[in-house]
Amino acid sequence: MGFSEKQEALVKESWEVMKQDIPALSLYLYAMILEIAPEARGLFSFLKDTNVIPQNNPKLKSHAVKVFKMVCESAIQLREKGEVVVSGSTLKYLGSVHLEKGIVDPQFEVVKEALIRTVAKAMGEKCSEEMKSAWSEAYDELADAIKTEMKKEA
Ligand code: HEM
Ligand code: ISQ
Repeated sequence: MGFSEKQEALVKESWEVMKQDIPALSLYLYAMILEIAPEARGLFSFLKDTNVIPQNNPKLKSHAVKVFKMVCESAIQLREKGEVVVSGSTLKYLGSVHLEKGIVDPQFEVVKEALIRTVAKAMGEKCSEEMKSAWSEAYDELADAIKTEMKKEA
């Protein structure tokens, strides 16, 4: 199938816009996760003991930013190399974190849907089906790398 230059450009273009509104979009990403899967609240250390989404939690924000950036990075790699390569130590770490939290495959779909809704929110009218599918493909490849590592570590 391959990842085209156009798809890479769509992801990069939207990320440039999203960068300007990180705090709000980070909160929105969690809000969408909890809207789709309220039970996911218990998984996150900074959400489990509260009924709201903390507005000023540095960890909450930094985790969301890492997710955005890693998907963006995956889009670049997919176009350049045809595959997503996460550095060994990062991949091992992410595999172990998610394995320990007991994350299962359907939850990866929840996060994907929440991510796509966040891109749509950020881009408004500039969002297209093509843009969403570019993010979706880049996310899937990254998620596969993490899932494979989780299975290896299990
Ligand atoms: C932690 C990335 C999928 C739940 C993290 C961290 C990163 C990350 C970077 C922070 C690690 C750290 O710095 O300590 C990703 C990426 C994903 C993904 C790139 C998909 C491509 C998921 C999914 C779930 C999930 C599907 C399930 C809802 C969590 C939880 C933590 C975590 C619960 C620990 C948060 C805490 O500190 O309490 N993830 N993640 N992640 N992730 Fe993910
Ligand atoms: C997945 N893992 C860690 C943090 C996250 C924040 C928002 C959305 C998905 C996430």
